[in-house]
Amino acid sequence: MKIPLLLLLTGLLTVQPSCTSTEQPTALDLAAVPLIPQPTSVTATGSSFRLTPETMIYTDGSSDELTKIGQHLTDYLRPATGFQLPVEATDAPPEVGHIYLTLADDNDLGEEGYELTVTEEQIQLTAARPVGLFWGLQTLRQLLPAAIEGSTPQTEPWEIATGTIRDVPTYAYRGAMLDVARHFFGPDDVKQYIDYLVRYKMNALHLHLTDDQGWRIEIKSWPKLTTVGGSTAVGGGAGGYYTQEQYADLVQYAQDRHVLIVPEIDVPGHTNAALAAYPELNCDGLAPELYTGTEVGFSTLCTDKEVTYQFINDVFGELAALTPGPYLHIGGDESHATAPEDYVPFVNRVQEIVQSHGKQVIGWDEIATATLVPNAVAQYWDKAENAQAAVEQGAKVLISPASRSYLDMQYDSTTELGLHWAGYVEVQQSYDWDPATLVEGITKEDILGIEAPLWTETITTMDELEYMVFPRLLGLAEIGWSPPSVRDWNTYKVRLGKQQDRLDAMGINYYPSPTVPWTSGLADSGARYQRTTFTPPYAFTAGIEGPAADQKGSL
Ligand code: TNX
Repeated sequence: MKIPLLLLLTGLLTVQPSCTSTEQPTALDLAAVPLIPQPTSVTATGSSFRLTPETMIYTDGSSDELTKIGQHLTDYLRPATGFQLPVEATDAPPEVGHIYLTLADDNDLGEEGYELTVTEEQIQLTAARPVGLFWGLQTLRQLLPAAIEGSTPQTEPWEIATGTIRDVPTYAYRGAMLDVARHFFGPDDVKQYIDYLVRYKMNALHLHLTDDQGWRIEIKSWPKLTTVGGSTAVGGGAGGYYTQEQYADLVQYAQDRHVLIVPEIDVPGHTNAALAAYPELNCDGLAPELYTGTEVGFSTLCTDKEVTYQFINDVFGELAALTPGPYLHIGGDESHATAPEDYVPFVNRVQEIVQSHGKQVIGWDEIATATLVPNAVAQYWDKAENAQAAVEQGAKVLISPASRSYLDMQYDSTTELGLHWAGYVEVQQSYDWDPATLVEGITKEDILGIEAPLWTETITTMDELEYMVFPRLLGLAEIGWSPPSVRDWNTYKVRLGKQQDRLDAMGINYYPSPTVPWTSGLADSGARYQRTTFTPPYAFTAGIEGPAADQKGSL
């Protein structure tokens, strides 16, 4: 691939730019484009490429995978440009003025890296795998003016700064979690969330599918889990659940966008919805009432009963069959109603069941108090000693510290949505840390990646979700992708401020943090929830702020 690149660079000196001959390319500085996540390396050459109605997207040879990538690019760019941007396979390097997508052996790019070379004549995107190209497309989107995010044709000079970006992720797992149990979010909302994640090169969505307040995934062998257990939510709303067909469709949607779905069935605690649906899962054989409050730690499956393991086997078996990804999340957190002497053998047995269905276990950090199976992953959210115990057992750790990465933590004392049991988490607090130095004894090699959970006790709509997620998600995505050497709060906050027009153009509702130098200022911000006018949809008083806060301790 070196030779075509050289030819292109030589071409830069001799060939006329693709824009009309009277128009000279604008001098643009690639290194000054406010990208998030910041790429590993950027080399600017100070000119620009212009997208025109004639621009074609060529793929190097005809493969379905490349065509799909090309199609994603067309889908991204067509609405705002109004250009056709057809995708076509070619065996020879394309003519001047086009976008060229190619796969090449480049070991330094790894699984997910890419190289994007922009000259005045063409754009070439190279990766070892389609997923790398897909991340390169996300960079390309951010290199265009913010108006590219519009859904109708805009009149803009669609110019892209010239130079080369070589970019490789720091962590393999860059995830978010959505709690669809406390409040249910339907398939279209989840797809929207996936679309948000991929913009920032996040590649995993963990769905917290079950909790005390709701069971959200159809299990055909235990139908009342959803018909009974899925019938309500925090605050007493209608609840909801995904049919297996809807879940499979979500998984496919995610897979088409190189996002891994990690489904969680939280056991043995956080199970009131299941216990209400099936009395036999309770030690006393009596079903509790459905629960719509926000306490945690009061429910447990009966770990002594054999039917419990039949239940676990059926549920994880059906879920494994629907989930192509390698992981099933078993929860395991806050099982305060399960005696420790019951918890450990229970987790050991559940791990075996998950393995018997051909999947790898992920669990919250408490599972490290059990004997972890090889290749189990512990998700650090609370206790450093649990995370350290996991690493001592040879497990990898997924890093989700509540005081840094929890998207349901309030920004400051005036935030009306969210909780604050782990403290207030302003934008800097969520950005300005390094997973590899956070917990003593846990180094980069021990870390699978990072995850940003959104618990939804107080979140009921996409507007509310966006307000808590944005802008913190961008910083957490950067922590997962960019090496610490290119990360720094003072330069990050400037890049983030310059993303404002883009967030506005996408119609995203974000928290206009006063700590960020927003380019359009706060008054003109697109954020629709100004803090002073927001009233929560229901009184949120019980639970986490009370006894549960003591159980959690402080991080
Ligand atoms: C802790 S983090 C929980 C959840 C709550 C969340 C609220 C974890 C594994 N458990 O049950 O929703 O706090 O922030």
